[in-house]
Amino acid sequence: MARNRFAFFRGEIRPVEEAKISVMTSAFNYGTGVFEGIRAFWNAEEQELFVFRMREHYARLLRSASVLLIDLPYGVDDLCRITLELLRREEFREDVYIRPVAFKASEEIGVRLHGLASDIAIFAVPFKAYLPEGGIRAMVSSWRRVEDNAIPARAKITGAYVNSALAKTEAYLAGFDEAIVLNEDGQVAEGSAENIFLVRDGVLITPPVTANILEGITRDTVITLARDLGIPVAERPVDRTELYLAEEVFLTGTAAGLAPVVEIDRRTVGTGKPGPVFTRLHELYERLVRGKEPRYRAWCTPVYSSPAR
Ligand code: PY5
Repeated sequence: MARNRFAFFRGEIRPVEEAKISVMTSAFNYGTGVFEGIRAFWNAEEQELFVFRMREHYARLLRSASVLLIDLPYGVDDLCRITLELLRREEFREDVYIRPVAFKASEEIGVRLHGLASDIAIFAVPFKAYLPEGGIRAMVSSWRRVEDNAIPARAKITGAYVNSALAKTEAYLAGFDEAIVLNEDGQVAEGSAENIFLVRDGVLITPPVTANILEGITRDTVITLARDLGIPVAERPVDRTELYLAEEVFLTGTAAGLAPVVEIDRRTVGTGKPGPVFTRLHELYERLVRGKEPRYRAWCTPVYSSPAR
């Protein structure tokens, strides 16, 4: 398998072997980092790689960083420029996943956020499917989602992914593909690494941003597409049993894309096959991320023909 050769680390693009942190690093000890997942999609006809909603991802990274008092000497424009440069150095001609991580880099004992040096690393790897294709079998997790007053889910904090990992592995060990996690109020929050959508009576429903979810960029994309297609959308609290009664359920995320859920807690969702609302949105999404839909082309940044080159 092709792999990556470079990483942006300590202010420079270097061979990935040189991009190493010490065991004493604060973020390694306490989970005090924030990260992003960004995808770039290969368009074979145009021989071009398109980064999807890169500015929005870096804007979210900087918002996450501000929650943890991680100060970076880079703005959104700088991070976009560095990412394009990194992808060009890699000469990728396939779908890739870009992972920026901003973190507390000081090498001293002490659990805190203030008065510690920060740094950012960025790498990108070839990437295909994150979840099994054709339909997900999910379970409602016995783990609850992290609360805003404990570890804010809205900030994409590395340490908070212990919560996701516990839920994901519980589901895997029980024979399912993915976990659906409730918040402390007992209402549906999201998947282990995806937002969640339901269709009931033709209305597309997703939990609100105050339900201890990550404010997903794919979630925002799907809401935008649904509105453009004339599909009614409701952002509102979702009960567990609505998962069992929905006509359709699907998950959304950068890594997962749009993934239909066909079974939850061993109950068949809808017809047990990807539903019509999902299928419409999914087909459009798969085209637009590769720059094939002029209306949404502004979301796609070309890597090789970019004017910033
Ligand atoms: N909720 C959680 C907990 C997530 O980790 C993610 C993304 C999402 C929702 C979806 O957000 P977005 O649409 O902005 O990607 N998860 C990461 C991803 O890259 C990490 C996966 C390993 O998809």
